Amino acid sequence: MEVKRVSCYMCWMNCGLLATVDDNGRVVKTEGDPNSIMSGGWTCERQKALMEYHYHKDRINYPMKRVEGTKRGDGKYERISWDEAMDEIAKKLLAIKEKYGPEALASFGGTTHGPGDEARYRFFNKFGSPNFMNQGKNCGSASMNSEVPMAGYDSMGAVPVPGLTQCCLAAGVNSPQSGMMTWSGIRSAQEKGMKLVVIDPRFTEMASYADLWLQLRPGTDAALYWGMIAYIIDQDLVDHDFIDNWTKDYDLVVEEAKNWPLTRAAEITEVPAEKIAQAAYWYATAKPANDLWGLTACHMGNAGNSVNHAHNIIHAITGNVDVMGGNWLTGPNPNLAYADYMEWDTLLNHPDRKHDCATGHKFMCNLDNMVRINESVEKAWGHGHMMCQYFMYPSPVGIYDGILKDDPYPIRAFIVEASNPLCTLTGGKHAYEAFKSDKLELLVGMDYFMTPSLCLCDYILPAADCLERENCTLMWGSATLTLCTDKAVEPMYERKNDYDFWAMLGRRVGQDWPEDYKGFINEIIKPTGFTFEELAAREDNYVLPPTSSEDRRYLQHGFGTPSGKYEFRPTLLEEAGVDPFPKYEEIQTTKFGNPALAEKYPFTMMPGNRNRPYWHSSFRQLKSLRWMQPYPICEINAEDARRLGIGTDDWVWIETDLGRVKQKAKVTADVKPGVITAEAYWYYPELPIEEPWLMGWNISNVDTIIGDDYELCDWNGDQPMRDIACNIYRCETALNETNIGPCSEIFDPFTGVMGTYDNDSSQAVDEDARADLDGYVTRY
Ligand SMILES: Nc1nc2c(c(=O)[nH]1)N[C@H]1C(S)=C(S)[C@@H](COP(=O)(O)OP(=O)(O)OC[C@H]3O[C@@H](n4cnc5c(=O)[nH]c(N)nc54)[C@H](O)[C@@H]3O)O[C@H]1N2
Ligand SMILES: Nc1nc2c(c(=O)[nH]1)N[C@H]1C(S)=C(S)[C@@H](COP(=O)(O)OP(=O)(O)OC[C@H]3O[C@@H](n4cnc5c(=O)[nH]c(N)nc54)[C@H](O)[C@@H]3O)O[C@H]1N2
Ligand code: SF4
Ligand SMILES: [Mo]
Repeated sequence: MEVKRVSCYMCWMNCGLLATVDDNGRVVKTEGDPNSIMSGGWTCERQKALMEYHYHKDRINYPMKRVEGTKRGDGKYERISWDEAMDEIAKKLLAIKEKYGPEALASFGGTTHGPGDEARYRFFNKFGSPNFMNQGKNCGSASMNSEVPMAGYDSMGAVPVPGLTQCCLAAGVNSPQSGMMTWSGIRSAQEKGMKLVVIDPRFTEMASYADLWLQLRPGTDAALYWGMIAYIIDQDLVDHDFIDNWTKDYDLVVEEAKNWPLTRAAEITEVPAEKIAQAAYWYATAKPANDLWGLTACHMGNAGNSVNHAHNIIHAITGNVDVMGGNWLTGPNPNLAYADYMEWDTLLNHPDRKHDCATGHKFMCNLDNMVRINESVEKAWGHGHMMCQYFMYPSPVGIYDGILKDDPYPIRAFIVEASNPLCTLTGGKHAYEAFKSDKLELLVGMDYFMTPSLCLCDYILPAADCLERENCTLMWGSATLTLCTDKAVEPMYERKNDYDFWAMLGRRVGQDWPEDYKGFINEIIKPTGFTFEELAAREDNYVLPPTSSEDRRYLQHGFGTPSGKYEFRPTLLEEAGVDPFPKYEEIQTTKFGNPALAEKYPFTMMPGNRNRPYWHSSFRQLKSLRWMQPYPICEINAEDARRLGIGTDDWVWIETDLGRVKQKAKVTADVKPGVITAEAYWYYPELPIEEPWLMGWNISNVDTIIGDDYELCDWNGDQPMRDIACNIYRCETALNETNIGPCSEIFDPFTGVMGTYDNDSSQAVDEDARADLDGYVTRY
């Protein structure tokens, strides 16, 4: 027996684990590492299912190829060797590049899922295609692309500091479910006197700990923030010193604030004026105050621009910018040679590249803006930061149009690596059409498990999990600490590190790649002075940058904007051709922004709120997690429920113009009448992989009934993902529920100890579900 120190990657938090490996080289137990800088021994319920994950009978273990003569979605695959798969894929890619140019290749990755992301960037930059993105686009690009032009860097990573932060505004975020480390910091800060203000249309777990909860109408955050800004100015609670010396165009803020008396803000948001005033008073006077990043502001489509802008303004007028405990600007991590080694310059100067990314002409996310904004940021922070990438990711809608309509140019090959676009992006049906299209000549997928997106792939490749691969915590280059851990065991079967996929493919199309992932990481972490192996072997297996406790760095180098000041009306946005001072607007996907929707779709849906134990579309095949929440849940107010004859645990239809999906109702007082929550991304791994099922990709997943039209997106091309007009009504045909048994008797989810693996669990076809689906799935 040997105990190895590894990092958990069941989600991006990279908690430290100790993995016990037996004499046969098999992992028999994982548990929290008490010495971990990330988690101090704590782990969540997902980690407790890691062993089940590692040994699950449904893992993809070998490369597979769609059987000759079958169509995508027929579900017929045959085994093939890695070399054959890579040779064939590379050959097709080179032919596509030759015929259509490098931009004809596109790829999506997921939510900082590991080694694949960095390798994808480098592969694409060297290949000459800007058509790659990862789901970080949904998480953060909208707030970054608003804050960076204003402040010269972003404060997304700034969280309350216990003992320092006196007030925290938490809008559209629910840390107890979504960010446990942040939450534990918030709880300690509260114990040391910090006031917590939660701004959420739903009574969340976080709201239950708040000093003040503002239950606003969904989509009205900008009105609420402008109400607070106006109150702060009116009461003269602003930081004059900061405003006078370090900001530009404050008069525009004062002017706009005149339009936001508390009465107007209260009327729009449905939050009583005195509560808005109280929140504003605490935020402006209990300093330093932190305005915590919440995902919601990035998911509001057209309305998102003004929401993010208003968030930033409130930081600046109160002098909470770049203050430790406030909205500290993280700054680049000097320990990473990230931007250089990803070879952005190679992409910019690539001789074969003729175009910007597929939506570069429609949205501000394009290479020109990336370069311009990057130059400005570098003036203050120096070379080497990584945020520039967020300014160039294409919007998924443009990739699908490239495939289907050659608009703006043909896209002919697509690689799904560590993502599940059929389920995790709104416009799921658009993705389906694109992936099914014969115009798409090559579709490759790499994952741990089959997913609906992989069900359509021509080639399927097996990924090694976090016990089987080395880890370096990079967070797309934005990690403030650099932590390395070794793998516990060699990959089982023919699973491979995602790095190897990109490197093997890269070498076949003429690129140079380090021999293995460790060699790759060595290049990126060179500034630390350590190699991967040295760092992973140290007792402290991480390095923190010397700058990690410095704040108010603008005093040394100004802000990374053209004027060197904090710009309320950023020149960089004006030059990008977007409104540099966006005014409050109603979100067009609700009946308030588009009254034509009111009659047919009287409800506002808030889809996709994070819930433990899941991580987006992942983990429904793990019985030890699935028993905690076997079906997707939709919360509805008791008044509405009574009127519609809906009870808790009833199946309901949720409907929009794009179709309907079914979920299970939970009757509650946590949301107001007229508002419902719904789960995004849900699919049923127990259903067959072939059409019409495709693992039930469109039975319950609301991302298949939310649109991705260009007009609904914000200035970055971010699609609306919450606050959507819909209808809800009882559904008489339930899914058969007998298939999901109780937690496996053998696997103990609370200790993480593995017994003999239960071999005949989930894959049995649910005949009732099959009958139920017939006629529904084929409807599309
Ligand atoms: N309506 C609505 N839609 C949303 C959201 C919402 O709030 N509302 N949230 C959006 C946001 S912010 C995000 S980040 C996305 C998440 O979207 P995704 O990142 O696409 O979702 P996941 O389920 O986390 O991961 C997708 C697949 O990656 C696989 N995977 C994980 N790690 C690895 C790895 O290392 N290698 C390989 N090869 N595969 C791996 C998993 O098994 C899984 O099948 O969803 C977005 N969609
Ligand atoms: N367990 C778990 N944790 C996760 C993830 C996961 O899948 N599972 N995903 C990770 C990822 S990639 C991300 S990006 C983060 C996101 O994590 P968070 O930022 O916490 O985001 P959510 O939980 O999606 O949504 C937070 C809240 O927004 C509220 N909301 C909806 N509409 C509005 C509105 O119009 N205004 C306001 N103010 N609030 C609104 C919802 O009620 C919800 O409570 O979570 C991360 N953590
Ligand atoms: S799944 Fe849980 S234990 Fe693993 S990294 Fe995420 S929070 Fe930590
Ligand atoms: Mo995300």
